[in-house]
Amino acid sequence: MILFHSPISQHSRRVVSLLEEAGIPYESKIVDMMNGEYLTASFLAINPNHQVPTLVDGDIKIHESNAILRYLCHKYDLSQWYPSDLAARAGVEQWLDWTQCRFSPTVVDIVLNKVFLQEKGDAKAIERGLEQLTELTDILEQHLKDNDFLAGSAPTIADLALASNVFHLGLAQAQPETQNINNWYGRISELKGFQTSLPKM
Ligand SMILES: N[C@@H](CCC(=O)N[C@@H](CS)C(=O)NCC(=O)O)C(=O)O
Repeated sequence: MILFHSPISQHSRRVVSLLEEAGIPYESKIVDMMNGEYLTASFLAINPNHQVPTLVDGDIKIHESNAILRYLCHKYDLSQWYPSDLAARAGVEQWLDWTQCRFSPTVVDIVLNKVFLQEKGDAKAIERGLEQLTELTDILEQHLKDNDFLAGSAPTIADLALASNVFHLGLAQAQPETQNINNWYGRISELKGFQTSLPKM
């Protein structure tokens, strides 16, 4: 199994976190995002969306980080990371989608423009992102008041997905600083797999 990924990609880090936490053997292929390797013909043949992460498992090629997480959980029967109980599963799906549809675009607005594009970045997008982040931080902070993790008493793939985004906000000095989110992030930061997924700074 080969994972094409990059440590500077928030979408990649969640997959590395799970592979490492679950002790799944894989070949790591780092795609050089800063030098445009994701736009080369050889990478486009693997993923025409020119995006990491992409997983190749024999004849199966999968893009979309959350789809890769689900695939790994099914393949390796990782019910602790992706519970089969209907209510618990619904919670995981909800927070995975929330992260992808609400949180992640906000993180991209802020981090892409402020950190990666710098003077070429869109100042309006940063402003929009920071405004949106205030609302999302409140929602998350309230939810984590009574929950150690997003969907139950143990971490799931939803926590890995969100934590990789929260780390990303740190690159722009925009990480939420509220108590419940801080405590939750501290719990995720103790996971060896999450630590391994982080870029060497
Ligand atoms: N929805 C995709 C998003 C993947 C994505 O945006 N990856 C970024 C790095 S974090 C990328 O490869 N960007 C290059 C591009 O879009 O051309 C996922 O969840 O995997």
